[in-house]
Amino acid sequence: MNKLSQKIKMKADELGFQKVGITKVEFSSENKLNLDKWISKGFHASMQWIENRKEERTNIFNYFPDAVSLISVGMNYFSGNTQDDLKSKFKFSNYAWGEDYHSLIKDRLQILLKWIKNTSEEIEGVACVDTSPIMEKSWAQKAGLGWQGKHTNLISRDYGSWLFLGEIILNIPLDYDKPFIEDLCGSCTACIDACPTNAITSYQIDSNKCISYRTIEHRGEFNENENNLDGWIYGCDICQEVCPWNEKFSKISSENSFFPKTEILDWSEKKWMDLDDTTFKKLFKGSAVKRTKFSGLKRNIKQNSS
Ligand code: B12
Ligand code: SF4
Ligand code: SF4
Repeated sequence: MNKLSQKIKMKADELGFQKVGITKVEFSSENKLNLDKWISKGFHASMQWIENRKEERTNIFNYFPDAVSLISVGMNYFSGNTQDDLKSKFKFSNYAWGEDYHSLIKDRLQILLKWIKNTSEEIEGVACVDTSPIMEKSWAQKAGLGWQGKHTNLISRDYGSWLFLGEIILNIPLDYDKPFIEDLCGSCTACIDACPTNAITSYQIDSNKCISYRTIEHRGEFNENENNLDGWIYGCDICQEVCPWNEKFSKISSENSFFPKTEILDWSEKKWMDLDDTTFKKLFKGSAVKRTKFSGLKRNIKQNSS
Protein backbone atom coordinates (compact mmCIF):
# COMPACT_ATOMS: atom_id res chain seq x y z
CA MET A 1 0.00 0.00 0.00
CA ASN A 2 1.13 3.53 -0.84
CA LYS A 3 2.54 5.00 2.36
CA LEU A 4 0.38 8.14 2.30
CA SER A 5 -2.86 6.11 2.00
CA GLN A 6 -1.79 4.02 4.99
CA LYS A 7 -0.85 7.08 7.04
CA ILE A 8 -4.16 8.82 6.20
CA LYS A 9 -6.03 5.81 7.57
CA MET A 10 -3.94 5.79 10.74
CA LYS A 11 -4.47 9.52 11.22
CA ALA A 12 -8.25 9.15 10.65
CA ASP A 13 -8.31 6.44 13.29
CA GLU A 14 -6.39 8.68 15.72
CA LEU A 15 -8.93 11.44 15.07
CA GLY A 16 -11.75 9.19 16.23
CA PHE A 17 -13.19 7.89 12.95
CA GLN A 18 -14.15 4.24 13.33
CA LYS A 19 -14.54 3.69 9.60
CA VAL A 20 -12.34 4.94 6.78
CA GLY A 21 -12.08 3.94 3.14
CA ILE A 22 -10.67 5.48 -0.02
CA THR A 23 -12.19 5.39 -3.50
CA LYS A 24 -11.27 6.66 -6.92
CA VAL A 25 -13.55 9.49 -8.03
CA GLU A 26 -15.58 8.50 -11.07
CA PHE A 27 -18.85 9.69 -12.54
CA SER A 28 -21.72 7.29 -11.75
CA SER A 29 -24.54 7.29 -14.31
CA GLU A 30 -26.55 5.00 -11.98
CA ASN A 31 -26.52 7.57 -9.18
CA LYS A 32 -27.51 10.30 -11.59
CA LEU A 33 -30.42 8.22 -12.85
CA ASN A 34 -31.55 7.39 -9.29
CA LEU A 35 -31.41 10.99 -8.09
CA ASP A 36 -33.15 12.27 -11.23
CA LYS A 37 -35.94 9.68 -10.76
CA TRP A 38 -36.25 10.51 -7.05
CA ILE A 39 -36.61 14.21 -7.75
CA SER A 40 -39.03 13.68 -10.65
CA LYS A 41 -41.30 11.70 -8.29
CA GLY A 42 -41.26 14.71 -5.93
CA PHE A 43 -39.63 12.60 -3.16
CA HIS A 44 -37.45 15.56 -2.14
CA ALA A 45 -40.63 17.36 -0.95
CA SER A 46 -39.85 21.04 -0.24
CA MET A 47 -36.05 20.50 -0.12
CA GLN A 48 -35.43 22.70 -3.13
CA TRP A 49 -31.76 22.89 -2.13
CA ILE A 50 -31.35 19.29 -3.34
CA GLU A 51 -32.67 20.17 -6.79
CA ASN A 52 -30.77 23.48 -6.94
CA ARG A 53 -27.42 21.71 -6.73
CA LYS A 54 -28.43 18.58 -8.64
CA GLU A 55 -25.68 19.02 -11.26
CA GLU A 56 -23.04 18.85 -8.48
CA ARG A 57 -24.73 16.00 -6.57
CA THR A 58 -24.91 13.86 -9.69
CA ASN A 59 -21.46 14.76 -10.98
CA ILE A 60 -18.82 15.45 -8.34
CA PHE A 61 -16.59 17.09 -10.99
CA ASN A 62 -19.09 19.97 -11.13
CA TYR A 63 -18.42 20.48 -7.42
CA PHE A 64 -14.67 19.82 -7.26
CA PRO A 65 -13.30 19.72 -10.83
CA ASP A 66 -9.84 18.43 -9.83
CA ALA A 67 -11.21 15.48 -7.83
CA VAL A 68 -9.15 12.29 -8.13
CA SER A 69 -9.66 10.45 -4.81
CA LEU A 70 -12.29 10.53 -2.08
CA ILE A 71 -11.71 9.53 1.54
CA SER A 72 -14.95 8.45 3.21
CA VAL A 73 -15.17 8.36 7.02
CA GLY A 74 -17.76 7.15 9.47
CA MET A 75 -18.13 8.14 13.13
CA ASN A 76 -20.18 6.01 15.53
CA TYR A 77 -22.71 8.05 17.56
CA PHE A 78 -24.60 5.30 19.42
CA SER A 79 -24.82 6.24 23.10
CA GLY A 80 -26.41 3.04 24.39
CA ASN A 81 -29.57 4.92 25.44
CA THR A 82 -32.96 4.30 23.86
CA GLN A 83 -36.16 6.33 23.61
CA ASP A 84 -37.34 4.47 26.76
CA ASP A 85 -34.70 6.38 28.73
CA LEU A 86 -36.45 9.68 27.95
CA LYS A 87 -38.81 10.75 30.71
CA SER A 88 -41.40 12.43 28.50
CA LYS A 89 -43.59 10.66 25.97
CA PHE A 90 -42.08 12.79 23.23
CA LYS A 91 -39.51 11.00 21.09
CA PHE A 92 -36.31 12.75 20.03
CA SER A 93 -33.83 11.39 17.51
CA ASN A 94 -30.61 10.08 19.04
CA TYR A 95 -28.40 11.73 16.40
CA ALA A 96 -29.24 15.13 17.91
CA TRP A 97 -29.02 14.29 21.63
CA GLY A 98 -25.59 15.86 22.03
CA GLU A 99 -23.30 18.21 20.15
CA ASP A 100 -23.79 19.05 16.50
CA TYR A 101 -21.98 16.42 14.43
CA HIS A 102 -21.51 18.84 11.55
CA SER A 103 -19.03 21.01 13.42
CA LEU A 104 -17.37 18.17 15.32
CA ILE A 105 -16.70 16.08 12.20
CA LYS A 106 -15.83 19.08 10.02
CA ASP A 107 -13.21 20.21 12.56
CA ARG A 108 -11.62 16.74 12.64
CA LEU A 109 -11.65 16.49 8.84
CA GLN A 110 -10.00 19.91 8.57
CA ILE A 111 -7.21 18.65 10.83
CA LEU A 112 -6.81 15.59 8.60
CA LEU A 113 -6.87 17.70 5.42
CA LYS A 114 -4.28 20.12 6.81
CA TRP A 115 -2.05 17.18 7.73
CA ILE A 116 -2.40 15.69 4.22
CA LYS A 117 -1.67 19.06 2.58
CA ASN A 118 1.47 19.42 4.65
CA THR A 119 2.91 16.36 2.89
CA SER A 120 3.04 18.16 -0.49
CA GLU A 121 2.42 21.69 -1.76
CA GLU A 122 0.53 20.37 -4.78
CA ILE A 123 -2.28 18.81 -2.77
CA GLU A 124 -5.67 20.49 -2.86
CA GLY A 125 -8.76 19.18 -1.17
CA VAL A 126 -12.11 19.88 0.44
CA ALA A 127 -13.76 18.48 3.57
CA CYS A 128 -17.47 17.65 3.47
CA VAL A 129 -20.13 16.76 6.05
CA ASP A 130 -23.81 16.48 5.15
CA THR A 131 -24.34 19.92 3.62
CA SER A 132 -21.93 19.56 0.67
CA PRO A 133 -23.71 18.66 -2.59
CA ILE A 134 -22.42 15.10 -2.88
CA MET A 135 -24.17 11.77 -2.27
CA GLU A 136 -22.38 10.67 0.89
CA LYS A 137 -23.94 7.22 1.34
CA SER A 138 -23.14 6.18 -2.17
CA TRP A 139 -19.51 7.36 -1.81
CA ALA A 140 -19.22 5.48 1.48
CA GLN A 141 -20.41 2.30 -0.25
CA LYS A 142 -17.87 2.81 -3.04
CA ALA A 143 -15.12 3.30 -0.42
CA GLY A 144 -16.07 -0.03 1.18
CA LEU A 145 -17.66 1.22 4.44
CA GLY A 146 -20.90 -0.72 4.01
CA TRP A 147 -24.11 -0.95 1.98
CA GLN A 148 -27.25 1.17 1.63
CA GLY A 149 -30.03 -0.73 3.38
CA LYS A 150 -33.65 -0.72 2.32
CA HIS A 151 -34.18 2.29 4.62
CA THR A 152 -31.41 3.89 2.48
CA ASN A 153 -29.00 4.55 5.36
CA LEU A 154 -25.44 3.25 5.13
CA ILE A 155 -25.00 0.15 7.29
CA SER A 156 -21.61 -1.23 8.27
CA ARG A 157 -21.05 -4.82 9.30
CA ASP A 158 -19.29 -3.79 12.50
CA TYR A 159 -21.28 -0.78 13.80
CA GLY A 160 -24.67 -1.00 12.10
CA SER A 161 -26.03 2.32 10.79
CA TRP A 162 -25.52 4.65 13.79
CA LEU A 163 -22.69 6.30 11.86
CA PHE A 164 -22.27 9.87 10.70
CA LEU A 165 -20.53 10.19 7.35
CA GLY A 166 -17.95 12.69 6.11
CA GLU A 167 -15.49 12.97 3.23
CA ILE A 168 -12.29 14.56 2.00
CA ILE A 169 -12.00 14.99 -1.76
CA LEU A 170 -8.41 15.27 -3.05
CA ASN A 171 -6.64 16.05 -6.32
CA ILE A 172 -4.09 13.23 -5.92
CA PRO A 173 -4.21 9.47 -6.59
CA LEU A 174 -4.15 7.13 -3.58
CA ASP A 175 -4.59 3.40 -3.00
CA TYR A 176 -8.22 2.39 -3.30
CA ASP A 177 -10.40 0.10 -1.23
CA LYS A 178 -12.82 -2.38 -2.75
CA PRO A 179 -16.43 -1.17 -2.93
CA PHE A 180 -18.88 -2.93 -0.62
CA ILE A 181 -20.87 -4.87 -3.19
CA GLU A 182 -22.93 -7.18 -0.98
CA ASP A 183 -26.48 -6.28 0.03
CA LEU A 184 -26.83 -7.81 3.49
CA CYS A 185 -30.51 -6.88 3.88
CA GLY A 186 -31.49 -10.17 2.28
CA SER A 187 -35.20 -10.91 2.63
CA CYS A 188 -35.58 -8.69 5.73
CA THR A 189 -38.25 -5.96 5.53
CA ALA A 190 -38.27 -4.87 9.21
CA CYS A 191 -37.71 -1.16 8.43
CA ILE A 192 -40.39 -1.08 5.74
CA ASP A 193 -42.87 -2.85 8.03
CA ALA A 194 -42.12 -0.61 11.04
CA CYS A 195 -42.22 2.80 9.35
CA PRO A 196 -45.40 4.40 10.73
CA THR A 197 -46.03 6.51 7.63
CA ASN A 198 -45.06 4.03 4.88
CA ALA A 199 -42.29 6.35 3.72
CA ILE A 200 -40.03 3.50 2.57
CA THR A 201 -40.40 1.56 -0.61
CA SER A 202 -37.39 -0.69 -1.16
CA TYR A 203 -34.26 1.47 -1.15
CA GLN A 204 -36.12 4.76 -1.54
CA ILE A 205 -37.60 7.32 0.84
CA ASP A 206 -40.52 9.56 0.05
CA SER A 207 -39.52 12.55 2.15
CA ASN A 208 -43.10 13.93 2.12
CA LYS A 209 -44.04 10.95 4.32
CA CYS A 210 -40.84 10.71 6.37
CA ILE A 211 -41.19 12.00 9.95
CA SER A 212 -37.56 13.08 9.93
CA TYR A 213 -38.33 15.39 7.01
CA ARG A 214 -41.59 16.59 8.55
CA THR A 215 -40.08 17.48 11.92
CA ILE A 216 -36.77 18.95 10.67
CA GLU A 217 -37.05 20.21 7.10
CA HIS A 218 -40.71 21.03 6.60
CA ARG A 219 -41.50 24.70 7.13
CA GLY A 220 -44.83 26.09 8.31
CA GLU A 221 -47.90 24.28 9.60
CA PHE A 222 -48.74 20.73 8.51
CA ASN A 223 -51.62 19.95 6.22
CA GLU A 224 -53.95 17.06 7.07
CA ASN A 225 -52.07 14.44 5.02
CA GLU A 226 -48.69 15.11 6.57
CA ASN A 227 -49.40 15.60 10.25
CA ASN A 228 -48.66 12.10 11.58
CA LEU A 229 -45.47 12.51 13.63
CA ASP A 230 -45.97 9.34 15.72
CA GLY A 231 -44.81 11.15 18.89
CA TRP A 232 -41.51 12.41 17.41
CA ILE A 233 -40.65 16.04 18.09
CA TYR A 234 -37.27 15.96 16.31
CA GLY A 235 -36.15 13.44 13.65
CA CYS A 236 -37.15 9.77 13.68
CA ASP A 237 -35.12 6.62 14.42
CA ILE A 238 -37.68 3.84 13.94
CA CYS A 239 -36.32 2.30 10.73
CA GLN A 240 -32.86 2.09 12.30
CA GLU A 241 -34.04 0.94 15.74
CA VAL A 242 -35.69 -2.14 14.24
CA CYS A 243 -32.80 -3.05 11.96
CA PRO A 244 -31.23 -6.37 13.00
CA TRP A 245 -27.79 -5.01 12.12
CA ASN A 246 -28.21 -2.31 14.78
CA GLU A 247 -29.74 -4.71 17.26
CA LYS A 248 -26.73 -7.02 16.94
CA PHE A 249 -23.76 -4.83 16.12
CA SER A 250 -24.20 -1.34 17.64
CA LYS A 251 -21.33 -0.39 19.90
CA ILE A 252 -21.19 2.45 22.39
CA SER A 253 -19.52 5.53 20.90
CA SER A 254 -16.21 6.73 22.31
CA GLU A 255 -17.41 10.30 21.64
CA ASN A 256 -19.02 11.55 24.86
CA SER A 257 -20.21 14.72 23.18
CA PHE A 258 -22.84 12.70 21.28
CA PHE A 259 -24.36 11.45 24.53
CA PRO A 260 -27.74 12.91 25.58
CA LYS A 261 -27.92 16.23 27.39
CA THR A 262 -29.54 15.89 30.82
CA GLU A 263 -32.49 18.01 29.73
CA ILE A 264 -33.28 15.65 26.86
CA LEU A 265 -33.35 12.69 29.24
CA ASP A 266 -35.09 14.38 32.15
CA TRP A 267 -37.56 16.89 30.78
CA SER A 268 -41.24 16.22 31.35
CA GLU A 269 -43.91 16.84 28.71
CA LYS A 270 -44.85 20.02 30.56
CA LYS A 271 -41.29 21.33 30.33
CA TRP A 272 -41.23 20.68 26.59
CA MET A 273 -44.61 22.31 26.12
CA ASP A 274 -43.48 25.38 28.10
CA LEU A 275 -40.22 25.73 26.14
CA ASP A 276 -39.55 29.36 25.22
CA ASP A 277 -37.23 30.95 22.69
CA THR A 278 -34.54 31.89 25.24
CA THR A 279 -34.34 28.37 26.67
CA PHE A 280 -34.38 26.89 23.14
CA LYS A 281 -31.38 29.03 22.17
CA LYS A 282 -29.50 28.09 25.34
CA LEU A 283 -30.32 24.38 25.20
CA PHE A 284 -29.61 23.92 21.52
CA LYS A 285 -26.61 26.20 21.07
CA GLY A 286 -24.10 24.10 19.12
CA SER A 287 -26.71 21.43 18.37
CA ALA A 288 -28.17 20.12 15.09
CA VAL A 289 -31.65 20.94 16.45
CA LYS A 290 -31.16 24.60 15.45
CA ARG A 291 -32.05 23.44 11.92
CA THR A 292 -35.77 23.22 12.72
CA LYS A 293 -35.70 26.56 14.59
CA PHE A 294 -37.70 27.36 17.71
CA SER A 295 -40.93 27.69 15.71
CA GLY A 296 -40.46 24.23 14.13
CA LEU A 297 -39.78 22.48 17.42
CA LYS A 298 -42.76 24.22 19.06
CA ARG A 299 -44.98 23.17 16.13
CA ASN A 300 -43.82 19.55 16.51
CA ILE A 301 -44.44 19.56 20.27
CA LYS A 302 -47.91 21.03 19.75
CA GLN A 303 -48.73 18.49 17.04
CA ASN A 304 -47.81 15.60 19.36
CA SER A 305 -49.74 17.08 22.30
CA SER A 306 -53.11 17.27 20.56
C1 B12 B 1 -31.66 14.83 2.03
C2 B12 B 1 -31.26 14.06 3.27
C3 B12 B 1 -32.27 13.59 4.09
C4 B12 B 1 -33.75 13.64 3.69
C5 B12 B 1 -34.02 12.54 2.64
C6 B12 B 1 -33.50 11.15 3.09
C7 B12 B 1 -32.94 10.29 1.98
N1 B12 B 1 -32.93 9.01 2.24
O1 B12 B 1 -32.53 10.79 0.94
C8 B12 B 1 -34.46 13.45 5.08
C9 B12 B 1 -34.75 14.80 5.70
C10 B12 B 1 -35.75 12.64 5.04
C11 B12 B 1 -33.34 12.76 5.86
C12 B12 B 1 -33.57 11.98 6.97
C13 B12 B 1 -32.57 11.33 7.68
N2 B12 B 1 -31.25 11.52 7.57
CO1 B12 B 1 -30.44 12.52 6.11
N3 B12 B 1 -29.48 13.29 4.66
C14 B12 B 1 -29.88 13.83 3.56
C15 B12 B 1 -28.67 14.25 2.69
C16 B12 B 1 -28.42 15.74 2.90
C17 B12 B 1 -28.78 13.93 1.19
C18 B12 B 1 -29.28 12.50 0.89
C19 B12 B 1 -29.56 12.33 -0.59
O2 B12 B 1 -28.71 12.59 -1.44
N4 B12 B 1 -30.78 11.89 -0.92
C20 B12 B 1 -31.19 11.66 -2.28
C21 B12 B 1 -31.53 10.18 -2.48
C22 B12 B 1 -31.99 9.94 -3.94
O3 B12 B 1 -30.32 9.49 -2.27
P1 B12 B 1 -30.21 8.14 -1.44
O4 B12 B 1 -31.01 8.20 -0.21
O5 B12 B 1 -28.77 7.84 -1.32
O6 B12 B 1 -30.95 7.18 -2.48
C23 B12 B 1 -30.35 6.12 -3.11
C24 B12 B 1 -31.26 4.91 -3.13
O7 B12 B 1 -32.60 5.37 -3.21
C25 B12 B 1 -30.77 4.22 -4.39
N5 B12 B 1 -31.83 3.50 -5.10
C26 B12 B 1 -32.86 3.98 -5.80
N6 B12 B 1 -33.59 2.97 -6.28
C27 B12 B 1 -32.98 1.81 -5.89
C28 B12 B 1 -33.31 0.49 -6.12
C29 B12 B 1 -32.47 -0.51 -5.61
C30 B12 B 1 -32.82 -1.93 -5.85
C31 B12 B 1 -31.29 -0.16 -4.86
C32 B12 B 1 -30.37 -1.19 -4.31
C33 B12 B 1 -31.00 1.21 -4.62
C34 B12 B 1 -31.85 2.16 -5.14
O8 B12 B 1 -30.27 5.21 -5.27
C35 B12 B 1 -30.16 6.45 -4.62
C36 B12 B 1 -28.84 7.07 -4.96
O9 B12 B 1 -27.74 6.25 -4.62
C37 B12 B 1 -27.52 13.36 3.34
C38 B12 B 1 -26.13 13.99 3.32
C39 B12 B 1 -25.50 13.93 1.93
N7 B12 B 1 -24.94 15.02 1.47
O10 B12 B 1 -25.50 12.87 1.30
C40 B12 B 1 -28.03 13.15 4.80
C41 B12 B 1 -27.79 11.78 5.45
C42 B12 B 1 -28.17 10.72 4.45
N8 B12 B 1 -28.77 11.76 6.54
C43 B12 B 1 -28.37 11.13 7.60
C44 B12 B 1 -29.20 10.85 8.73
C45 B12 B 1 -28.49 10.44 10.01
C46 B12 B 1 -30.59 10.94 8.63
C47 B12 B 1 -31.62 10.40 9.64
C48 B12 B 1 -31.24 9.06 10.23
C49 B12 B 1 -31.84 11.46 10.75
C50 B12 B 1 -32.93 11.11 11.75
N9 B12 B 1 -32.67 10.21 12.68
O11 B12 B 1 -34.00 11.67 11.73
C51 B12 B 1 -32.90 10.30 8.74
C52 B12 B 1 -33.03 8.92 8.09
C53 B12 B 1 -34.26 8.78 7.24
C54 B12 B 1 -34.07 7.71 6.16
N10 B12 B 1 -34.61 6.53 6.38
O12 B12 B 1 -33.37 7.97 5.15
C55 B12 B 1 -26.95 10.61 7.45
C56 B12 B 1 -27.00 9.09 7.20
C57 B12 B 1 -25.81 8.34 7.77
C58 B12 B 1 -25.83 6.91 7.34
N11 B12 B 1 -25.28 6.03 8.18
O13 B12 B 1 -26.32 6.56 6.29
C59 B12 B 1 -26.44 11.46 6.20
C60 B12 B 1 -25.45 10.73 5.29
C61 B12 B 1 -25.77 12.72 6.81
C62 B12 B 1 -24.38 12.44 7.40
N12 B12 B 1 -23.37 13.15 6.95
O14 B12 B 1 -24.17 11.59 8.24
N13 B12 B 1 -32.11 13.00 5.31
S1 SF4 C 1 -37.11 7.93 9.66
FE1 SF4 C 1 -39.11 7.24 10.47
S2 SF4 C 1 -40.65 8.03 9.05
FE2 SF4 C 1 -38.64 8.21 8.02
S3 SF4 C 1 -38.45 6.33 6.85
FE3 SF4 C 1 -37.51 5.90 8.83
S4 SF4 C 1 -39.19 5.05 10.10
FE4 SF4 C 1 -40.12 6.02 8.31
S1 SF4 D 1 -34.25 -3.42 8.73
FE1 SF4 D 1 -33.77 -5.14 7.38
S2 SF4 D 1 -34.31 -4.41 5.32
FE2 SF4 D 1 -34.19 -2.63 6.64
S3 SF4 D 1 -32.11 -1.88 6.38
FE3 SF4 D 1 -32.07 -3.25 8.17
S4 SF4 D 1 -31.54 -5.28 7.32
FE4 SF4 D 1 -32.14 -3.97 5.60
